[in-house]
Amino acid sequence: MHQPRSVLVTGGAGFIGSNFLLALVPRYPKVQFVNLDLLTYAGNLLNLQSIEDAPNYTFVHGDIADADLVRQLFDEHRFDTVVHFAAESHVDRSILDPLAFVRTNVVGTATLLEAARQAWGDRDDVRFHHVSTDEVFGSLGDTGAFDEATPYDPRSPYSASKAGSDHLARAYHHTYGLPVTISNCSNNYGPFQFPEKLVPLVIRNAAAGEPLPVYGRGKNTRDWLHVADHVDALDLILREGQTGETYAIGGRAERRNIEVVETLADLVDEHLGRAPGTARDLITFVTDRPGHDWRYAMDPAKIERTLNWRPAHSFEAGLRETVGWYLDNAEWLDAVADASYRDYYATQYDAR
Ligand code: NAD
Ligand code: TDX
Repeated sequence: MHQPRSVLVTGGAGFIGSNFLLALVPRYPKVQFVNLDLLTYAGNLLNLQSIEDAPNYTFVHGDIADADLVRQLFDEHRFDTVVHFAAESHVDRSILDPLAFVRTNVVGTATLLEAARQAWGDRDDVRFHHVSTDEVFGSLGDTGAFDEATPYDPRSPYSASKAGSDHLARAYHHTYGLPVTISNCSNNYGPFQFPEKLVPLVIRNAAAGEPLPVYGRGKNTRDWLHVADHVDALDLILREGQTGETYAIGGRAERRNIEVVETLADLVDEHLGRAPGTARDLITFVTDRPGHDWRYAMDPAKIERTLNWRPAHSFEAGLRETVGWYLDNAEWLDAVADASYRDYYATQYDAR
């Protein structure tokens, strides 16, 4: 059993990192949390307003690939735990600018691991948790599921860079004995997700009467998990997970993209009191993503069995709640979907 006292959270201003801090800072008032985030387009301190004055929370604006800064933070805060979320996380952007992904995901992760090794020596009362994705395992056909023993087969610059970071984390455990745990999670949805990702993008466009872009024929399948369930899994792994182990996390909620888009369209109409079918008329089939992985599915049997983790949200209830959150927080969507977002979005559509 590990008892965190001083925790470095990287990427805590992004989607999953902010949900993690919003849950754990109040849950563990005696634990100090330091959030190191570069505030790229994907990070926003608006996400963290409800904890920004908490006595056990500190924000540091900086880069995980800045070795001097990371070393200085380890000296100052005497971290016994690292939870590493910071990453470039969007597959489409990795196709446009792969080197940014290598820099943050590979070099940034290596920088953190090295700082932890230097600071911790052979201590075993410390933890480095690396947050990763199911995409490192490649693409499934119509049957089967990934688990902890699935061989790596990344196929996009994003997933290749995440695979590189997973390998480095594992190598630091095997070579130096660094107390590392790794989790590979399926697609998350929920509050504070940047509207380049499918769920918030479709909600935003459906509400605004803009096209709902569906890649290819919409038959690709993803396995969905509410972000709060991912956060609870991470909290369990940090305290009760075994070092050197990997945990596959997923909600056993596979859906074809077109089903997700149609459900979101109907929920937006319902929430706004519009005639059924209004938003479905906005569905637009667009050119497919290059190298688009066909299907992901996670088998979370190990974390269910060993840590007794279960997701609390069904996909249907979670999606309904999520649509309500975005429509009730339109000012958040307006604030994050700024000029740089509109430039990116315009580029995406010119390309098709
Ligand atoms: P996100 O893009 O919403 O947030 C990433 C955060 O990292 C942002 O706050 C950004 O400012 C910060 N960041 C980026 N580069 C940085 C750098 N060099 N130094 C410091 N901070 C930097 O990402 P997310 O969706 O919250 O994903 C978090 C982690 O979870 C990632 O490692 C991702 O690979 C993984 N993951 C995501 C999902 C998903 O569905 N979103 C699923 C499985 C795993
Ligand atoms: O406009 C869209 N239209 C569309 O059909 C977008 C943005 C996506 N899609 C499709 C592509 C995927 O099959 O929807 C599916 C989901 O796409 P994304 O939201 O971009 O997520 P995905 O590529 O599956 O990756 C996500 O899950 C795993 C996260 O972005 C990763 O960070 C995480 O590791």
